[in-house]
Amino acid sequence: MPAAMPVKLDPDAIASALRELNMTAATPWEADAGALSKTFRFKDFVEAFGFMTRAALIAEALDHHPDWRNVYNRVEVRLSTHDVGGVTSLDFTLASRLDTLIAPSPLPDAL
Ligand code: H2B
Repeated sequence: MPAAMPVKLDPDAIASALRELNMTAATPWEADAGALSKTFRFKDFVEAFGFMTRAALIAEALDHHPDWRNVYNRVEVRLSTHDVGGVTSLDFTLASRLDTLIAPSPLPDAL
């Protein structure tokens, strides 16, 4: 059975979810009525493409796919829910999962 269609968020709901999302983000997401966006920057193309590869697996698992553009070490990401023409909780879920991909890993216990 397909998942229920998520609800399009209004500007107030977007603003409050954005504040929560950005509490843990190294660089902030931005939002307008239509999408969440962020530019991720990496050391080089291989690092950027590695991020995109890992992000693609997450997006596929969520059945929620980013609009994005890669130029060398930069990945410009725009998240929106095409099915409702705006931002939904799905976009916030994917945004937060993408942030976890670039979060520094904790030191191993042994150190
Ligand atoms: N990704 C995004 N970002 N928004 C959508 O509305 C969307 C999607 N819809 N991935 C999904 C696929 C839908 O088109 C398919 C049929 O599940």
